[in-house]
Amino acid sequence: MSRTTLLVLAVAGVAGGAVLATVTTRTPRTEVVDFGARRTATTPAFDARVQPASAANERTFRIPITHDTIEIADGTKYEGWTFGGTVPGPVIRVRQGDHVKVVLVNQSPMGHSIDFHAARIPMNQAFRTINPGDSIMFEFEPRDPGVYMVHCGTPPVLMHIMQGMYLPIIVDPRDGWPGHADKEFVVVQSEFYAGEAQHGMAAMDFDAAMHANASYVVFNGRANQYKENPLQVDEGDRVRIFVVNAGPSLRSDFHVVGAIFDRVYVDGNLDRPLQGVQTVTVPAGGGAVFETSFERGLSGTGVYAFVTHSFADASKGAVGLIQVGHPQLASMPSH
Ligand SMILES: [Cu+2]
Repeated sequence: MSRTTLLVLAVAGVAGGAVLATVTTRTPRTEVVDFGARRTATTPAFDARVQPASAANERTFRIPITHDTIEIADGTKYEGWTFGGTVPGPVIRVRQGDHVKVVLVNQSPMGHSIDFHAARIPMNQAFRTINPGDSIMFEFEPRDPGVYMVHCGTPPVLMHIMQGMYLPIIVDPRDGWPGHADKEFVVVQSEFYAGEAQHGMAAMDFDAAMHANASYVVFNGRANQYKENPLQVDEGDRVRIFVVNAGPSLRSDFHVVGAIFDRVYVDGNLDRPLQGVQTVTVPAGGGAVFETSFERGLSGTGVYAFVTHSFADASKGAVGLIQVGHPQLASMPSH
């Protein structure tokens, strides 16, 4: 179901929750999304699929800040500081030149903020810290296509990011991406610094974070989740992966085992795509758009891994699988 269809259904009262409302039927290009009502599925794995942006050109996003229990590895619970109740937070997708309004609502017990890398805007106003119970609204026009990090910028920033306060925003080029894609996914790399468990919850280890000594390095918030739940594509698909590295401190050397990227748009730069590359580093706080194909008769049905090729980090959980078609189970790699 397209998001446009959802909008119509929401107004008709058929599909509650996901999208609040359009303004009127005469201004169908306005979209209001409440991430308090639309939470990204995180079981059995964080839903990495992304849908095309709607036809709207005026978009409002309500983003609640909450402290929630999250699972950062199998059986390892952690107190996440979140945008929208999940780590990472929800995927925001807009188009270059849209009018974007952000409403940030602090429902947590401490001060937080939000910093949009896709916005050219005075940080002292839009990105300032708000107290528990307060909210802030600001507007911007995303002018630069790409996929960008959004994070809490309240000091100590290291602590707020290590606790999970980040999400990706995709800014589509005004006329769309140059190449066709059959499937699109978002992958956010980040690391956790978890100490001893107390009362079933792993504790925050800020000293380990200060030394960048991660306990887990993960894709979309949980170690190894896409080994058991691979990203699903069909043979012949051209696939686009929006990669953000939230850090807070480690780099991502993004690579797909068994594939070569035919195009990589570093920070969405359309003028100089990389072509025919194996691994591209995404720095902490950066993003890049990766495209590859699983062509029939060439690199078709089977299983491919996506990793950070910095393998000390991959061994801490930053490994996932892409399943192309329906390979024989015997051909699945062991974990
Ligand atoms: Cu924060």
